[in-house]
Amino acid sequence: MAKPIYVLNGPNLNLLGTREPDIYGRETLEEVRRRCESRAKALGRTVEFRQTNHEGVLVDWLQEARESACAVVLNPGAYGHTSVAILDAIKSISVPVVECHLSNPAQRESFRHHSYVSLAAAGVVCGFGAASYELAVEAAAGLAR
Ligand code: CA2
Repeated sequence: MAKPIYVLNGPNLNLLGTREPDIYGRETLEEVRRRCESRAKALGRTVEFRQTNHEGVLVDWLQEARESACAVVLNPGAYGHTSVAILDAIKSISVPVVECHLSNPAQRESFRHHSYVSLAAAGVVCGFGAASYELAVEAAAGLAR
């Protein structure tokens, strides 16, 4: 059985579709999950889609991905801007990680301009709303090990 692409979501992304639609769009995280699943299916892959509000849980899932995933799509949420622990976890696994954001952080507040995750990610997809996830799944499938 081929390993899935892990699609991991960080804090507050469970609120998607309920607030700030001008920045994050109107789709819920469940709808984003379905986009990822159907794009992966078209590419002959499967997706393991998860969300947590806890930094350490993201670290645990990244470590798990080392054995259990063929690639990772990671929207770290605000932890991308703050978390050396998540950076270290990405560096510790050989599985490729594609960083993904709904918005384009470069067009927003200056504290969003730096991403620790970008220092270790294979690449970054941002600014396309929910479509960022589909593009990231496609990139991850292309890099899958
Ligand atoms: O654009 C993205 O995907 C972000 O990762 C989203 C994070 C933000 O801190 C990053 O700078 C960029 C925030 C996720 C919060 O999601 C919400 C969704 C709906 C309502 C409220 C928050």
